[in-house]
Amino acid sequence: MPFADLREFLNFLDERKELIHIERKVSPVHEIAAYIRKTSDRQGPALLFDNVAGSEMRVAGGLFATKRHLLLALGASDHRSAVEKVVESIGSPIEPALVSRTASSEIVHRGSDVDLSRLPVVTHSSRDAGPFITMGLAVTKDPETGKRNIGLYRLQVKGRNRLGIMAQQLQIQLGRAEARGKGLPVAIALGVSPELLIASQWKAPYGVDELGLSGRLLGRPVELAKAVTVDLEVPAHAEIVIEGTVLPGEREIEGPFGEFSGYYQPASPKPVIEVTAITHRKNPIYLAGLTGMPTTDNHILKQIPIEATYSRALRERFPGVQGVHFPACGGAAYLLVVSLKKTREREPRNIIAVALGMVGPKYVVVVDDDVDIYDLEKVLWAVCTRSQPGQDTLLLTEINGAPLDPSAPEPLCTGGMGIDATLPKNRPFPEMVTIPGLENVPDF
Ligand SMILES: Cc1cc2nc3c(=O)[nH]c(=O)nc-3n(C[C@H](O)[C@H](O)[C@H](O)COP(=O)(O)O)c2cc1C
Ligand SMILES: [Mn+2]
Repeated sequence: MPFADLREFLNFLDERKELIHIERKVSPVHEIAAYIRKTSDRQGPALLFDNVAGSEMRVAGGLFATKRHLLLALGASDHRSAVEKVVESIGSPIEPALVSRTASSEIVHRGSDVDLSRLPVVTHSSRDAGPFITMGLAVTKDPETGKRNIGLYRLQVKGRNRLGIMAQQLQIQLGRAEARGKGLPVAIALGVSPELLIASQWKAPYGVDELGLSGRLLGRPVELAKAVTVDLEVPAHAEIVIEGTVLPGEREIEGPFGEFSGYYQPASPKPVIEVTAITHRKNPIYLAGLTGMPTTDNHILKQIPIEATYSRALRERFPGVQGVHFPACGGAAYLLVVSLKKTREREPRNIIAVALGMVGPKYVVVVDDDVDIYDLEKVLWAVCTRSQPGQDTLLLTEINGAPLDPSAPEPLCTGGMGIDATLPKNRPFPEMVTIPGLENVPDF
């Protein structure tokens, strides 16, 4: 179901009793995060904080405290069909369109009028260096090709007009800008519709604009409006937009921050954004999102788009791949489960090699398609009963892996392990236990 903006999605959740209003006054320092933690732990409702200490703005949070909300956002009945919807949508993008009317710049603050402290940016975990924006959709363009990119990257508030940014991919764009002695213009859209947030998590090839996927999920082009101080276009329906430039040649300590692995990532030097404008709607809603010990907004939002990414890539080479699962317990990053209708012996080992080669998971488990990949108990049953550690495992050392793995010997370095937990095709295997007439037992 398409949502024109964040408010429409919040109202939709409200009508379904999937959102509750928190009327009492709450602090953006730890308290809002604690509420989101609590609703995430019980897969509860999204939260709308009506009264936030120190800010005029309301705060929405826990939008993706449960997978239910993500499925509602995608109009999908279950996990598998949600992934398939994203897979199909990736194949038929609808490019964005430029409009002149914009809700996101009803109010404009620029120059000395810029003050990030007016935003109720949330401080999450106990050792975090300060408040971090976690659900800001960063829009940038490659300085050489002009191709747009969107992504969610954490932003540490460092002053009235200063943000630290931690972004893997931005390194390419920023490097190209710096090579020309320039900064990288950036616009951060806060409080956008779920279709944009979901599309931002697709691992699109470099140079492909994820807004095309957003458009397909919406069923119409995403409307973009000109930013006011940088040469970029921003989603016109955003609640708030922060504009600025990633400064060339500047690195400043950023972090620590409690990350999606469930551990703190220590402080280190990272790029800095100088903010040139903050625009917003009248009475904007600030969107907070939790990152930390699984399961949080971060994991739920990432999971289905990353599964769509791997599903497409693996199926291209191995048509027997039925589906893939990146469980939240693996950070929706480090552990991949693949469902396979096996055509020949050893095929799982090739799949494992390709999946590890894609730079992401460090554990890959391949199971037959009679095993429910979303039920980890059944996946581990298959591992325990259909694989032998000596014959059915594959081990690689020192390859590149997903970021922020606390056990990594050095950043982005990992080992890779695969388990072929499929039944052998070339020799008999004991028959599985079943009870006849199970389907005839009436409900009780
Ligand atoms: C809530 C949330 C926070 C995220 N924070 C970061 C971050 O701080 N840095 C980062 O590189 N990726 C972060 N990600 C993951 C990226 O947004 C994701 O990998 C995205 O696909 C990157 O797009 P890109 O490949 O176009 O850069 C976050 C994801 C979510 C859901
Ligand atoms: Mn991208």
